[in-house]
Amino acid sequence: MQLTDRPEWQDLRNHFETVKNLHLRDLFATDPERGSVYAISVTDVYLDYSKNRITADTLPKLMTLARACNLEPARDAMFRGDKINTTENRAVLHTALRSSSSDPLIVDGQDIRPAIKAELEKMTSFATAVRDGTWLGYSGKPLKNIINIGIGGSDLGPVMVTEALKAYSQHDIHLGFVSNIDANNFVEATRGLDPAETLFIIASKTFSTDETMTNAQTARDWLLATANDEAVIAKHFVALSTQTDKVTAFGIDPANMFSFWDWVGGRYSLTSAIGLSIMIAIGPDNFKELLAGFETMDEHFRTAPLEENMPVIMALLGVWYSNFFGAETEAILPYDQYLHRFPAYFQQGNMESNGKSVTKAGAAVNYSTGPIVWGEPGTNGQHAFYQLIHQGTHLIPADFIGTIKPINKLGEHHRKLTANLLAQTKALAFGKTANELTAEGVAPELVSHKTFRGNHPTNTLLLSSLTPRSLGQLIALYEHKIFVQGIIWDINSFDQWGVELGKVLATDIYQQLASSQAEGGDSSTTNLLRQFLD
Ligand code: G6Q
Repeated sequence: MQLTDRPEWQDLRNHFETVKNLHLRDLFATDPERGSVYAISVTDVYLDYSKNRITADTLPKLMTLARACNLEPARDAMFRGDKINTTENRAVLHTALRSSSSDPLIVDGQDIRPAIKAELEKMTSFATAVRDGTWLGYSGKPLKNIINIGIGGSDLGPVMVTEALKAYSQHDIHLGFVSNIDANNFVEATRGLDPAETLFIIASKTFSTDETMTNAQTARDWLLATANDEAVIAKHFVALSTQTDKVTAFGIDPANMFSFWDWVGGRYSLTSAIGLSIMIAIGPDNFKELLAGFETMDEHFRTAPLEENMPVIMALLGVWYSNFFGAETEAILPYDQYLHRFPAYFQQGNMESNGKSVTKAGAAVNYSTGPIVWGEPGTNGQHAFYQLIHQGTHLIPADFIGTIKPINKLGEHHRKLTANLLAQTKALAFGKTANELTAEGVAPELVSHKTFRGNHPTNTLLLSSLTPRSLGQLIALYEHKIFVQGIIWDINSFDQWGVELGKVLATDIYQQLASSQAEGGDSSTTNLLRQFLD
């Protein structure tokens, strides 16, 4: 049955008509306890969702819809290892990477737990050797520059987490990332580095992604230009991949390869071998803490009743705004500079997972699916784009993420940062009326310009402090939110066919450029090719 034909959907439509004009000012006025009633915590993460445009009836109705969409069996199927990524015939088991359970988990007739454990141990020995300086480069020097070459899911997670956990990282290790096929990226990431002290981590699930392979080849040439001996590759290159043959063909010793499996999606892979750069930066103990944090949220998601389930609540609120209020975007606004890449990470997480317009059965949907996700850290965003959220014409639900205890205690910074977070969510919810402005003596001609209509929904997420453990919980929270929404929208959140066409066309166009031809197949592409070739 099409989602919009479900009686539960129709019921929500009717309910929306009764809620759409209610103002958060009135909802708070009529329920003085609202701020503590609409709140939930899971270990280190506290969620206040009281500033959402919901009444006591809204979430129960959304929960009924979720049950009608078989959310609970779908969740069980994912954790059990069913091949829920149907278009690629794959299981979706990133949760197994951080599970401490030793109960067999069978994929294609094999228990996957021992291999996960073995890989983690292999990563641990290698990361320890790099960190303590016993892994030596060709000239006998320890490797203090670590460059991860990867893109998309093989880049964004390590970048985001190593930035988030910078305070936990070993400071004499320099970490760099090369993702873009643009030479500028490679040149700047390696500028001034001594090849004799540089380790390249080639991170690619398929080991065939053009950007990564091109950068890896350039890295090889860069190293050999100084080292002049193919044998040094073994000391300066490691691979993170599922493809042993391709890694070997590139010249990397399989002994220096860290494996993962086809049931780990790229954008869900940071707790697999793809996290090697993270482990080198923060150390194996902190990496295990990160995994433990993930597991806490995984277990909460797997076992908590829907009504008390944080990822489910956040997901359903997202559905409420996307599908009933017609919101097209969602902002993620971390009030912690260390989380500055968190919005970008979940931009991919959301948009690649739920940017789909056909159902699992291949039928066109007649409702909105994944929203446009974006964001920047507060308070920078306040001086940039918050104007539009406050007074523009779009409805933009936003998640504000703060930390209660700061990592760097410096003067009044943290109190001021927190004050800004709380002030913004308050201003967005309650606004400022024309009457209030007039009473304050604002000139009549300025009243409409200075009015804040408010009623902008926000979630406030507070971490007790930013630690590997709390970060793991936060990431898993958003991962499972995406999963829940995919189930409601009846789409496959785990494939990404939409990235393919551009890749194929780029190969053709590259041939044109390489052979100095300008046959673009359409007049715009042909003309643009001429601009380059002339
Ligand atoms: C993520 C996507 C995508 C992928 C990159 C890199 O879910 O599949 O972002 O991670 O295209 O792919 P490789 O790791 O195979 O190089």
